[in-house]
Amino acid sequence: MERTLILVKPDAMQRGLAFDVLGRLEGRGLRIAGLRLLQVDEAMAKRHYGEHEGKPFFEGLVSYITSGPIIAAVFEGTNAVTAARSTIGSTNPTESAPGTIRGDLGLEIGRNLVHGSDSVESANREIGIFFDGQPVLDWQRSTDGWVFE
Ligand code: DAT
Ligand code: MG
Repeated sequence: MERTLILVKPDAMQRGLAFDVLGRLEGRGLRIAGLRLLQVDEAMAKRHYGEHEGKPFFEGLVSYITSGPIIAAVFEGTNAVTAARSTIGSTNPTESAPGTIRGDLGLEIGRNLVHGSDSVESANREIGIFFDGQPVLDWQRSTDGWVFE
C-alpha cells in the first residue's frame, strides 16, 4: 500500500487545526500508519527541506518549521501521495481551491499549514527522517473493503 508523509506544521498546531488537517485526510479514506508529536530542530529541518537550500525563502522556511511542535504522520492507501496532495491543495493557499486544506484554512505561502510528500521516492526519504527508529504499523481496518476496492 502506498505511503505518504504528512506534517501538521506549527501554524496549524498553534491555531488548533491539527485534527481538522488530519481528519480531512483520514476522512478521505487514507489509513494512519504512523503518528508522532515532535519538535523539529534545525538539522532535521534542513534535511527535510534540503532541495530548497539556497532559495530566498529557505531561512524563513527553516525558522517556521522549527518554531513549535508539529505532528508527523504516515498515511497509506491507494495513490496516497497524489490523494493527499490534492486534499492539501496548491503550495500557495491563495491559489488553492476551496475545499482543500490550504484553500479553506490558509492565506499565505509561508503559513500553509501542512506538508505532503510530492512522490513515492520523497515519501520514503521523508518517512526515514521523521520515523527513524519509530514505529510505522502494518494493520487493517475492518472497513478497508469499503474504501479500497
Ligand atoms: P509544497 O509544500 O506544496 O510541496 P514546495 O515543496 O515547493 O511546496 O515548497 C516547500 C515549502 O516551501 C512550501 O510549503 C512553502 C515554502 N515555499 C515554496 N515556495 C515558496 C516561495 N516561492 N516563497 C515562499 N515560500 C515558499
Ligand atoms: Mg514539497
